[in-house]
Amino acid sequence: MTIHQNLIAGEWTGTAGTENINPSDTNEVVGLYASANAQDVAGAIAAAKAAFPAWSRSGILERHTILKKTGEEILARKEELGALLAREEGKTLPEAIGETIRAAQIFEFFSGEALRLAGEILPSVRPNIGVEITREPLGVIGIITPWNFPIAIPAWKIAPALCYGNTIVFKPADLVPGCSWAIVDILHRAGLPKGVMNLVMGKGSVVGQAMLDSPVLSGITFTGSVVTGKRVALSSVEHGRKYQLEMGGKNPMVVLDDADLTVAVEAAANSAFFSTGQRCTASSRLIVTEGIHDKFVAALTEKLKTLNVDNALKSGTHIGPVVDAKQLKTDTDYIEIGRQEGAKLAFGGELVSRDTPGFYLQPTLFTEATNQMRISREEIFGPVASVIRVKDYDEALAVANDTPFGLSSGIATTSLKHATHFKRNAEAGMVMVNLPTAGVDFHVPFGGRKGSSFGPREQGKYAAEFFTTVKTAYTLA
Ligand code: UN1
Repeated sequence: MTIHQNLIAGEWTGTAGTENINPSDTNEVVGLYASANAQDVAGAIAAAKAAFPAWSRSGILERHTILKKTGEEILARKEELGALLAREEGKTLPEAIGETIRAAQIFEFFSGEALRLAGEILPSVRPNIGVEITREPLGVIGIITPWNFPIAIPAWKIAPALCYGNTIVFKPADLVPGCSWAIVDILHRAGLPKGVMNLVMGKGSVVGQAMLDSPVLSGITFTGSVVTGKRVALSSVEHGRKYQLEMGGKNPMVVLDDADLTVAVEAAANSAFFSTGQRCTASSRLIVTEGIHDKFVAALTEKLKTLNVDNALKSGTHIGPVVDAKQLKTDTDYIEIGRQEGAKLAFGGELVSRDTPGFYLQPTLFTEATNQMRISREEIFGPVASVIRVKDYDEALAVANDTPFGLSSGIATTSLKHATHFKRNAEAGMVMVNLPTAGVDFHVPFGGRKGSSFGPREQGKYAAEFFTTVKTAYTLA
């Protein structure tokens, strides 16, 4: 098997291989990928630093063209890259192809943003002086991405970083290096100058740590766990650099008595169980008012019976496997915790075996949960959700907001009054009305509040906040 190497200073390099395993069929090695060491990371950082002066002054047409070509190639290869994604991460093939299309759209969007860079010209408060406000690139950006969106999250960090003239040292999650390698290969062939984009695959404890320890990085953008996010923050304060964190969620989905039951059940099933619940925007707290509670639980349970848990590549699969043995253990530990805390297991909870050996877990629904239980407070990151019964809208809103997290918050209701009040009062970065809490657009801001996120929003034109620094220039006329 060929080894997919790291890209440092425009050269493919590295020998030691990490096996990329298919969670739907653990006998299958998806590919071999090089593992970087601290010296490789130092080389990548030095290359990105050396490439920065020229790239930061590169023409916007050059950036536009490279980003556009990259988006076009990803789109043209959506079936192949989608299949690679499904094999390395375990989301279903339609979800994986959808995510690949989203990555292409993100490159397309930022290829356009490169042509729309603008500033402001203002008069000074003093006579005969002009003021110009411009955005300049930040410098060398460290990009650290998680395993659950192997192509979309790298795209939504890489595309804006390049669009605004930064150079990159990129560490993808070691569980899913395949799609990241493919994006970097495409960008490299699309004509990015040497050193602008450096890929260092490998372990967080080695590669990630070497990035955090570097005084050269001007910014780090990170999506992943709360624990690692805190380490990114601490090291960034130490080195005086900008940082952007997207971490966990414990997203509520409120269902009110007046909800359209079909809409509520579809939104809840999608939010909690699609992509195997492995989305930071997934909903794991279904907060349901008492008038609709029993009907909702019955209808959702019926729906869960129709969802096939199976190999991600098989047609008809609704829920793929859990990503690996470690995450599966976390999920099953939480199912046990839920039982011990006194929640009622209404559906699922069991491992299942299929034709191919993989990490298959039934979608799992608890009822009679309280918001104080650990299963309601801690992010599980698996196909496990709990129903919390509440009296009315006011209690639902209070419970929805009673969490250390604040990424996405959903409500199913036909009441304009409650929908409007919820949009204003949900303590979250994103609010969804009659829609799943997960599944976001690529051209508008993404991010949360409280323990979920830190720093400026990602995506859309708001991405400029993180990836640029503002300059105010005064000139005597
Ligand atoms: C989505 O719900 O469409 O890691 C995107 C995550 C998020 C992305 C969610 N950063 O799950």
